[in-house]
Amino acid sequence: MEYFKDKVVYQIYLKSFKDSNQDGIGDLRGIIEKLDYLEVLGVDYLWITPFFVSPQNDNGYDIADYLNIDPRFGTMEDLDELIAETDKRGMGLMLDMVFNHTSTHHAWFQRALAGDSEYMDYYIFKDGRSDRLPTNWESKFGGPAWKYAGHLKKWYLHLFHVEQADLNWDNPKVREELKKIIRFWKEKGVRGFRFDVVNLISKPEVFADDNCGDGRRFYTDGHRVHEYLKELVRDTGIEEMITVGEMSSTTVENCIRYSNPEEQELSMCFNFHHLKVDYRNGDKWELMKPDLMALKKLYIKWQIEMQEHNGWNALFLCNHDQPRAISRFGNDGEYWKESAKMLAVSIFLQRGTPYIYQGEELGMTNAYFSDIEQYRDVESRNYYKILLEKGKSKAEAIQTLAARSRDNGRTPMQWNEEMFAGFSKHMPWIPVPDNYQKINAMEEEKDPDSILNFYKQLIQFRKSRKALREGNIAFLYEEHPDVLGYVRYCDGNEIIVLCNLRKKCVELKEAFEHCKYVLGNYEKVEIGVEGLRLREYECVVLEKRIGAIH
Ligand code: TEU
Ligand code: CA
Repeated sequence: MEYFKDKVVYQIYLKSFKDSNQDGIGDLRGIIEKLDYLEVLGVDYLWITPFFVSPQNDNGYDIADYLNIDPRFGTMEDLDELIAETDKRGMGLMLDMVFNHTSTHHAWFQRALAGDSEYMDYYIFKDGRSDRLPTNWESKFGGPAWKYAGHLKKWYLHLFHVEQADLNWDNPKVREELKKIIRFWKEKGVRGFRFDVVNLISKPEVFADDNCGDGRRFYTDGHRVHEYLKELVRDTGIEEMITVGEMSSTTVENCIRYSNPEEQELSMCFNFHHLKVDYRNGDKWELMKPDLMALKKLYIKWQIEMQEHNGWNALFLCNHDQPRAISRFGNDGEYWKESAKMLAVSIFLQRGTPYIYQGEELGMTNAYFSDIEQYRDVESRNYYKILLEKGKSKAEAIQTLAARSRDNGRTPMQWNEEMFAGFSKHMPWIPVPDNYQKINAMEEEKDPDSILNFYKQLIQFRKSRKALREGNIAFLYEEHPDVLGYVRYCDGNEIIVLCNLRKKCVELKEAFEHCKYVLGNYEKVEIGVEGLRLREYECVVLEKRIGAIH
């Protein structure tokens, strides 16, 4: 079995996890302080968002020096200690490699700007007049994807922030530089890597206007991306490490290639299609209630097709770019506990490697900020302006951000009921949501029925059954409008998962005879008498054993 199939990954958004030196910013020593918490939770790998030297225009995803740690997050000694301490606990660190672009403050870009042609070829510069954009492509953060460097009479490409310049992967020197970075951190003792928007690295030979989109069809899963990934993995010897690629607007066909072990590219992929089911016409900034049928269909498609072709999914509902799943697909008021647990089960027991995003295990909710001044994210601030320009009122724009901003997932981790939720004694870099006195780790540690304790159970359960780690998946009730159902099976053992996605009761006719109740978010239910009734957001996990042992 591959080394990553039975693992659980925990994502740490460093800036908001734990502040050890009371400056309001999370740091590496803060993680060290909380390793016991993570060990008790039962996770195997910690993916830490970038802590490298950075001007922080995009919270560290704009890297100016890949081989050094930004002093605001700690020192190399702190990292060494963190690695040693995680090792001791049988956990591993995964670092975040942002290789599609660098900060414009990076020495390479600075040399390019100074007119050094060797370094200009590290990036994507195009000649042209200042009044004529090379193409009509749009930045993912809004506005054009090109910025003019007047003194060079050239434009440079930035698919994200203007200070995140896209690297030219077609230049072999760039690829060699990036391999050096991987080798450096691998030698330090990290155990895996997450590759930021890695399916955008291969740009087209000819740059043309996009008449029916923002340009993404020209550079997404580009023509040399598989070749470049294979080369990177082979030349750095990371085939045996856990690796995950963040795949923006990708396809199943490509994700099969990225993650099928025979291809020797990556262990698994993040895709985001299931997190767009509440975008009206695919537009993140147009609000819509989640289409739960579409969500189910996407789960089915990605699970079945990846399984058929031996691909592997990274399973997740939250990360630092997403609003909180509980506020989005669940009910963060009346059914807070029930819906948080149901959402956890719905994703966690599918075929793939589950990821927990900090605070998700506590049922942390959206931020519910009411003023633009509370937002920090560059994308949110840009889009606030764009929404106003489009004619929305301030109230509407705030309402949109409250549902869609990436800052919803970036508020400080809620550790306890003390000031600033125990994240820091100093005013945090981003405000703490009002609900921290109810929703926090300390409270939930005490409550046997808490979301936190449920996650611990769920992790242990997933690890204890071969059917969940390696088994196949088949879906039940595919056309049912309210229920997500699936079965995981292996060697005569079946795990049946039934999740009521809605705030209403649902009757299922099947009696599920010969099944044992193993897990759920309400008190235990009797199985096998007659039909099964699922209450609001109820989930039940059943087990059927036909002989063999797991
Ligand atoms: O995100 C890539 C990405 O495309 C998004 O999730 C993005 O936030 C969204 O499309 C905007 O609507 C990665 C990182 O996870 C993110 O934090 C960085 O800002 C981005 O790359 C650039 O490095
Ligand atoms: Ca700090």
